[in-house]
Amino acid sequence: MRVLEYLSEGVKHFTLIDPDKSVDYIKIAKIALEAGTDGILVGGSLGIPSGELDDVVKELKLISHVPIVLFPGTICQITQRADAILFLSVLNSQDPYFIVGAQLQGAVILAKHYPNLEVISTAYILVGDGGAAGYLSMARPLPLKRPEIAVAYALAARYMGFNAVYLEAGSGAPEPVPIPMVRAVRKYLDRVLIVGGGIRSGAIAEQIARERPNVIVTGTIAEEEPEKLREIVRSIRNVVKP
Ligand code: 1GP
Repeated sequence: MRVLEYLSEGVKHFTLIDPDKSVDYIKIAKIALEAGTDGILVGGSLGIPSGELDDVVKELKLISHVPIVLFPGTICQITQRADAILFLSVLNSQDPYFIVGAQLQGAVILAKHYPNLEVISTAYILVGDGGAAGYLSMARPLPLKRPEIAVAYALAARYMGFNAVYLEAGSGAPEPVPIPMVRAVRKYLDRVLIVGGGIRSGAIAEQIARERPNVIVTGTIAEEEPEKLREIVRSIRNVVKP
């Protein structure tokens, strides 16, 4: 099954592993897999050299039965060993480089060197705090109380033909993407919807899951309070029984 198809079914939990931040990524991946995570995103805003990324994904593949999807912060973060790559465009960046500049560089690299890697075009929309990703990509993050702006971006993404929309509060954000915003976007978006950033409890994950996004991403919690990961995955499963 293609990864996009896999993401389209139900509400899944993905664990973000940022090898630049965490030296103990194998330990974190093992905890996440035991907790029942449905997939692993590998990436981060600052990035690591592609050779090192290759080794990270190789190691993760040895212990993992779930898809491993690249979540690149720079055009260097590509490896054939992954199952797919989120081909991100930061729709609310103020710098065209992050909307289409990096993409045209990355597209050539993908086509020439990684023709078999599944590419999932993803409109990346920074919300609220925006975190390091928002800062580094020169985004103008959406106000938390303006779901209609998120809907407008999501509709633009849909009409522009993106496979997925990622509503991102930023890794370690003080507040996750607000529920009314997830609800409003879900109502209009018939594509894969990914939500992440600042999700730290089962209760919040459950509230978000009730709005039926396709993927809920957590990263920081696996590093700081790994025991909470089980609770988060269980809460999502409670809403959407497999
Ligand atoms: C970042 O949405 C993810 O892209 C994860 O955020 O680290 O806050 O869980 P957290």
